[in-house]
Amino acid sequence: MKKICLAVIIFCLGGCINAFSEDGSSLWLRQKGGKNTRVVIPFESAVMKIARDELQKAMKGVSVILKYDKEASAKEEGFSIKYEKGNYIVSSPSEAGLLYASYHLIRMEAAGELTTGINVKESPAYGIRVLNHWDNPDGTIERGYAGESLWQWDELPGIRSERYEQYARANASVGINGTVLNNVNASPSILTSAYLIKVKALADIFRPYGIRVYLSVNFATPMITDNLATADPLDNDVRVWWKKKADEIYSLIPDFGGFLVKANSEGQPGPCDYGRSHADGANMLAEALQSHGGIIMWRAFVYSPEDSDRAKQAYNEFKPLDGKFHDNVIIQIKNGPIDFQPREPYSPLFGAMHRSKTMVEFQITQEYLGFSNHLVYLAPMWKEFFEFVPHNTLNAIAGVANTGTDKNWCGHHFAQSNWYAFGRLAWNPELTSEEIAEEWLKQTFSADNGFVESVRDLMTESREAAVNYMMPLGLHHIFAWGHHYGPEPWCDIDGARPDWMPSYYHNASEKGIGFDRSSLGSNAVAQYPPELKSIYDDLRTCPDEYILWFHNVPWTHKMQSGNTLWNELCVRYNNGVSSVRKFCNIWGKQKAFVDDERFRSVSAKLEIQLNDAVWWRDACLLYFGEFSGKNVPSDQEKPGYDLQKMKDFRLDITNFESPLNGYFE
Ligand code: GCW
Repeated sequence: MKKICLAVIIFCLGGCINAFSEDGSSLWLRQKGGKNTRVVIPFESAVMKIARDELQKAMKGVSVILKYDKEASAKEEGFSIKYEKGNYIVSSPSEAGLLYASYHLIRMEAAGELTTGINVKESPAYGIRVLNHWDNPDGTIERGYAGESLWQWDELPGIRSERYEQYARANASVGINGTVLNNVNASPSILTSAYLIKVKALADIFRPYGIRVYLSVNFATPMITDNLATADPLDNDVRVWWKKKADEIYSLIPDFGGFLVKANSEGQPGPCDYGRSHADGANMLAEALQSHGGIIMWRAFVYSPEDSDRAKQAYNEFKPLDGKFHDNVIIQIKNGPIDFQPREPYSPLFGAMHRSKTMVEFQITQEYLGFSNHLVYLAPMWKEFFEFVPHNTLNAIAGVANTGTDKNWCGHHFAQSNWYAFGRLAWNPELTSEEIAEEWLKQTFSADNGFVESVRDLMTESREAAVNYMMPLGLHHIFAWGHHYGPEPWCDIDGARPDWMPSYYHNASEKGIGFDRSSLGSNAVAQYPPELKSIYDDLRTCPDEYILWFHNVPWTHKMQSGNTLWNELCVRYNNGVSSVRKFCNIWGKQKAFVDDERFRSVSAKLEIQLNDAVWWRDACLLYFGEFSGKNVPSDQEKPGYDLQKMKDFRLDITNFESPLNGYFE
């Protein structure tokens, strides 16, 4: 009888726990069961108060002593943790370091890794670890898929949403120490005095969490807001204007980080409008900020419609300027040479700018990876980049944020893992994708071994799955016009920029498919170091994953797998679909470990992802099949949709909860 009662109680408890709903708003910071924890802080301050509160909220029955110690780490934000005589001793030369160490302890406890044998020494790989928000003053977010901007500009500085502090806390917990508040397609109004007092309000909230504020600036701001006749970086009035603006900013925000600039790119103004170089423009701004300790992050994302190969242009334009930038300028380069595609080779500009500071820009928001509908864990993609670009050759790191006003911050519960992984990799690029996935899962959902292992594997496979069902074998940019969600390899808009059309990239014909960037084609391969150049240049040695990036390949070409190109394409697309089917299956078995609300939400999104994977596969195989003249091999699943119907379909991106269901039936 007793046994039965116990079983009933356990069952009920289990039931209640699972039925209990979580909306995801607590992110990975869900630990609330802190008890009997003693925390000694070296002095009272806003930062130390946060550290103490966090430890007391999350840790159970331990004693932690935070020590301010100049010798504890060579880097300001570094720290050490050890265990001595019943106390965890945490030391750092900075308050920020002590805060990071506190979050480290909390993370270790949540992951079940905290032992008295602890001996941790940590310091960040980069001093600047920033999020880039593509947020506009009107509350919209360019390429944002999780609601509106977090910044309520019309309410600031008077009303301060609770979310600002929660945002800062989440960032600090993973070591992010900077935020660029506004879109690189920057509204000049951000630099007006009316906005700067709002920016100051945010900076004041973020400061105790170790987060500095930066702004994106429009290069023509002096003309637009103050009627100057020019924005020429060599014009004296222009230089004086920027200096005064810098003084104004620093009088409000003494630790202001600096400017991020998109110039002469996709219609933005810049120094080239006046016959000046990117270096002239960047240096002028750098001089304005220099005495205040500010920096310029100058983007290398440039391409003009005239050039024959977009992939070559950033290199061609920036390489000759190497060594000409001031010390407080960092060239911010996207990881790949085109634009955040599901897979790109690394941008050859890395490693080509030996005498300049460089930083990588990753995209956390899933502009080209299924928005916040698809579960795509991005750490493997970023790790792949670091295989080619040693992390210690970079000076800083940026990630385009995926946050918004959605309750769960990122739209998809699993998109939170990308925010988390960006922070963790920015701190330590040597962590593995698996390690990061595991610690995130344990904190966000459950520490159950079976759950963690299955879902970790699902996560680490998800990026390759997306590459397979969207753009395998080096295909790129075959998205629909007007949005970057679904497939439209056939898209051809009269009068549009040719380099915004899919056919520019896939070049499909009866002969074959792919972009010839070999030495017989655009010769983009020549921008890579000689060892890589020779591998990529030769069709026989070019890795399958980049083959259609670097070559226009005959349909009958024998791939490394032994399949012909056409057959291999069919296999890859089908593998992508099978992987997502598997993900649905794996997730379906995790009900016992996840609260109902999040379980259902993820299940529903996986269903959308599966529909979309089929949509991608069918659209691409049916369309490219018209060129190859071949059928899908008999051992592969055949497309079920009708090509013409898919061509006629227009996705309403304002309402695409389940874009595909039933549309082509
Ligand atoms: O990929 C393109 C995006 C634009 C973006 C641009 C950039 C902010 O589609 O939305 O603009 O890149 O990175 O500047």
